[in-house]
Amino acid sequence: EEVVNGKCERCGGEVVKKEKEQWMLKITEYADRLLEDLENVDFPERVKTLQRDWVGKSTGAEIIFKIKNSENIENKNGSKKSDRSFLNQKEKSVKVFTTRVDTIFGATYLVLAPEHPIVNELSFTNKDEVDKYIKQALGKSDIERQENKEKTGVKLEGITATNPANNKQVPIFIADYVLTGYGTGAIMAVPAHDQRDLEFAKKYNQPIVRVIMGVQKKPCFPDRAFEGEGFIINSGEEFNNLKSQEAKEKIGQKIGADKKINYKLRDWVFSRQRYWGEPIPMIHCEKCGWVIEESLPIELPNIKEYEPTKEGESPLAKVDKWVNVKCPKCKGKAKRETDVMPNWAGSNWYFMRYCDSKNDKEFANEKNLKYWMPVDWYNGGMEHTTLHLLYSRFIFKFLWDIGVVPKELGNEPYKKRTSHGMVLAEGGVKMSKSKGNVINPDDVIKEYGADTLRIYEMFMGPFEQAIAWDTKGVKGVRRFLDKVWRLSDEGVNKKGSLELKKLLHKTIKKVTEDIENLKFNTAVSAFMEFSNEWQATEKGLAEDDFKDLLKLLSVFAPHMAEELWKEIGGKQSITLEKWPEYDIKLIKEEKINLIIQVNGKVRGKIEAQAGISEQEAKELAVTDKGIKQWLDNKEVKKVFFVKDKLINFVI
Ligand code: ANZ
Ligand code: ZN
Repeated sequence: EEVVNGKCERCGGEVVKKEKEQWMLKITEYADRLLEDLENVDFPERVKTLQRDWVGKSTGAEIIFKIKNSENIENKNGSKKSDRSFLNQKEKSVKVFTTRVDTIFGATYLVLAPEHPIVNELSFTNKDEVDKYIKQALGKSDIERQENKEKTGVKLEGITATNPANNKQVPIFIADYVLTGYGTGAIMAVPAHDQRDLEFAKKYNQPIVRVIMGVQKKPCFPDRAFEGEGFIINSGEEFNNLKSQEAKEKIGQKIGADKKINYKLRDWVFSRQRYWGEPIPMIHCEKCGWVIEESLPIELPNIKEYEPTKEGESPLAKVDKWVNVKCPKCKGKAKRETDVMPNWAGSNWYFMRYCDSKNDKEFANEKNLKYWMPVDWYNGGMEHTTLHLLYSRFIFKFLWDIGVVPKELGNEPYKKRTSHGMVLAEGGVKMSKSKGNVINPDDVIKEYGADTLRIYEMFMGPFEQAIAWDTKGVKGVRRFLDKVWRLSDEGVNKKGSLELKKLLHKTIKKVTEDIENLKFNTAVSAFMEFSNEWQATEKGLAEDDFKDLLKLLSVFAPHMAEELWKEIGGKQSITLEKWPEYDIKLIKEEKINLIIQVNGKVRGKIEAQAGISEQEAKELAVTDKGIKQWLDNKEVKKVFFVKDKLINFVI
């Protein structure tokens, strides 16, 4: 279910955020391996990039900014404040995470996430205003907060922080573009070199100090922050002119920054409060705490009501008989966990179970696993190239670590990953029920046949690309099949054309190679070209050649090919026939001798491919050593070309 305007999409109920104890899988422990092992697999580069981005490894540093108040901040009446809480603040500090220590001389303010715990400990003077801001910020989701909307924030009046690089006092803000779950939940803002900070600084009139000069020395203010690396400026003699990389080291050392690696990857919340899902095999005992249930599988009880409990627990919590069990350890009173696994938990390992699905003694027999795994080639949609792919790689590594997956297999589940493009609706938009533009395959099959649908989908475009549905294209494919059907009647005889035989062998080569490379669309084009030539020759196609054509076509148009195969006397199903092989002699290009004339006089001969075009012949001739002397510095007025025979330059 989705949340729409703070309400449940399905029932309209109010949606509230609640803290909950849930089971998590510690995928973050595997972050580095999930990155490093990408080197060993054959995935498309964009898929690897998605995996890397999701893990989001970021190398930077943590820096402490001391907070200064305020013992002697003047209050509005002009009298010195001497409140004790202010005195206690002397030692307070904020830690920020940055990937750009080299920009610290340009850090003109700090920003805390609205949830930052230190906010409660600071004594700024505009508490009401700050509380109000925090309250509305907490109502937003992380996604809303990262959207490219106008930045909002509030300044903490009466306190400042010390920039450890230059000892300047900088203001502290709370703003919701800083997230609590990442880094330290606090940043040093460098408006000259971070676009978000720049937008914020302009709105709240904060100074913008440029400290990095790009190599191209292009000015980019005032609209955009220069986010690249380069040479240091405005950072004191000691650091000016250093390159960013070097400055990170040197400035870091000077101010005592702690090197730190952060990951965007979060641990995987593995609990769901519903019925459908694999039970989490944990039991909570009053005495022993959490104990693992070892008598597996745990089966879901039959229930009548699938609604969660009032407290938001899984409906399983209502089934006393199922919940109340004996502790496996001390046999005392205990309760089963009622959360279940997410509905896609199993998609991370089911394929390993397929290796030995009847085995009720173990996960899978080692011999079978060794035989089948790792998966040679996994093709699927792009929508599964982030999370599902990452999670299943993680689970496989975990199973490898605990010895369930044989060590020899390595710890990547898929050797090769490809993905097909999405089929869009006519006009290039996403198909969706609500737009009413969904193409139903059953309808297409009824009107044009299953073979047409199948070939059309292969023919639509390059395998990886998203392509819009086009009914004209469907009709074109149907016409192609009709043509083959017709020619199978009129165009097949004992002897057949040699030319056509040659083209058939080229087609066998092309289609075979295209299939291996997932270039189904160009394979279909080759069939279409062949059918056009076939239609054009009167000599027709020899019977044996026709059989080869059918075998080739059988993986594209299985129904029609099978039917025609029977008609021509095929005994067993065409799917059991051997794949045709091309004869290298038949596909060799023929060579011809092209005569070259200049003003009608023969000046030479060159060897060329049969069938070469006028343009190609011209290029060959003018670059030929013997001919060059006749054409150099002369203006060619006209060219006569007789295909496969001669070319005559008139100068
Ligand atoms: C100063 C700075 C100067 C930054 C500069 C960037 C450019 P990645 O690469 O994604 O790790 N940041 C740190 N914690 C944050 C949080 N909780 N919420 C929002 N932003 C946060 O990005 C790291 C950079 O993102 C950090 O480096 C910090 O801004 C910001 F010219 O620090 B930077
Ligand atoms: Zn116990």
